[in-house]
Amino acid sequence: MESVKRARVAKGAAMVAGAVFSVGVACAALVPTSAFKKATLPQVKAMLEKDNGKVSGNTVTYGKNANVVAAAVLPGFPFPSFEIHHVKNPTLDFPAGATVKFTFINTNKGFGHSFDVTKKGPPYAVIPQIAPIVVGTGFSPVPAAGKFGYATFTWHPAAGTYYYVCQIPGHAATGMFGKIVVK
Ligand SMILES: [Cu+2]
Repeated sequence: MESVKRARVAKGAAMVAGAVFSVGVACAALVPTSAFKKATLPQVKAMLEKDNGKVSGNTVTYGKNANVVAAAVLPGFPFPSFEIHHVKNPTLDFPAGATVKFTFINTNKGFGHSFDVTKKGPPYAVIPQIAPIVVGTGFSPVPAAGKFGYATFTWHPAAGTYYYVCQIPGHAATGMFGKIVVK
């Protein structure tokens, strides 16, 4: 069942990847694919442990110097989804004006993903029109040869409600997003 679902998402992604790629290129704020660095699985696991949020239920709360480490999609986690601080698609809480350092790692063999921040909430279309406002990775390279791509970027959020979203076609529409609350 799961493999059927994956195959369907992959087919949709292949059909419209060209269209979405040009959307990504149009957004100058996104970290380009070429800026991704490579890490091994042990290095990825060490990076994940550096997330400095505090978990309460489905929310991860950060202080003024937030170090957010997000992975997509670690083995054992439902596809497609993000994992942050061992929680699937958690709500992230930041104080307004915090320095938020994001590290986004793609640990999902065979698939690219993105991590973009937007004001637009769900529901999302197959090709999400989210107009990323501040930060984001653009599309990650697909993991290969035991190495995983990661990218970092910093955000100084104003108060408000935001969402982090994967822009790969079909991913946000099937649940690859989470909420961000800044106050
Ligand atoms: Cu994705």
